[in-house]
Amino acid sequence: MSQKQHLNGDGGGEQTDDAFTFADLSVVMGTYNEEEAIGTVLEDIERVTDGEAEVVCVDGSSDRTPEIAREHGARVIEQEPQGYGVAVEEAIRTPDRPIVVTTDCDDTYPMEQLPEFLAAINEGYDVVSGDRLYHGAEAMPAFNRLGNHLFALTASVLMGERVHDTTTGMRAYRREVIESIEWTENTGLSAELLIRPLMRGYDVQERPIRYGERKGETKLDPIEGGLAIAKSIVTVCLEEQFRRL
Ligand SMILES: Nc1nc2c(ncn2[C@@H]2O[C@H](COP(=O)(O)OP(=O)(O)OP(=O)(O)O)[C@@H](O)[C@H]2O)c(=O)[nH]1
Ligand SMILES: [Mg+2]
Repeated sequence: MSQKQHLNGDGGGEQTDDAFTFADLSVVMGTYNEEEAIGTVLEDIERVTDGEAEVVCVDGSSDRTPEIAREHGARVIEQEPQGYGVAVEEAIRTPDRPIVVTTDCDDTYPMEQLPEFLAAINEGYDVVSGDRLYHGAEAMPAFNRLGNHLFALTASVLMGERVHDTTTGMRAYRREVIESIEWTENTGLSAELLIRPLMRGYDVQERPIRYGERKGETKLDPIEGGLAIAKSIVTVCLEEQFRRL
């Protein structure tokens, strides 16, 4: 179990002086040719957090994405493109701040919900996971939506605990959770980042989020990526079940 700091001991309501603020938060993302979206995403983060959150981009782009990111004050780490999980693992391991939020750099995730995510961490949750399917995720292609429902059902059965969106890109983590687990997946990293903490007893909350239309081209092949994610879900759930024995 985690050593949780229940900074807001009554489990909600007023935040104390000890509560985490946006100055304790890093928003991190993999960026791969996202010049159409990155300006909007970084402006949203700046506006919503009053410029206090740190932004880390692990970038494999050949377009203007890294320049735009730097112009907006983000820390940019260059990395050969090797897939979603390789970029995001580097991104989540980079910050020193105590709270890490992941997002995609495609303007699909609601940065205006960052205050809610921080508040849930201050209530004592270790991981707060954005559930896109709760509101219907109409902006998501139908094939992906069906796949995401099936991933969530499969993971729920294999874990013995109901989850609703295993592949969301928007989550907040206490840094301790990231550091205490060995991450193994690439395309399936998002599912792994939900499943392993849940199965190790960390307090995880799924929160409904709005999901927008993607700006720019997808970087995920739905069939190849979907199969890789399904394999990750089965492997990670079984590994965690065996770990409990
Ligand atoms: N640095 C880096 N970033 C990547 C790589 N692959 C994907 N990304 C980024 O990771 C995020 C997720 O990729 P997406 O293409 O949005 O994948 P997705 O959300 O499953 O697919 P969509 O529903 O089309 O958005 C985006 O911000 C990408 O730019 C990579 O190989 N290297
Ligand atoms: Mg995306």
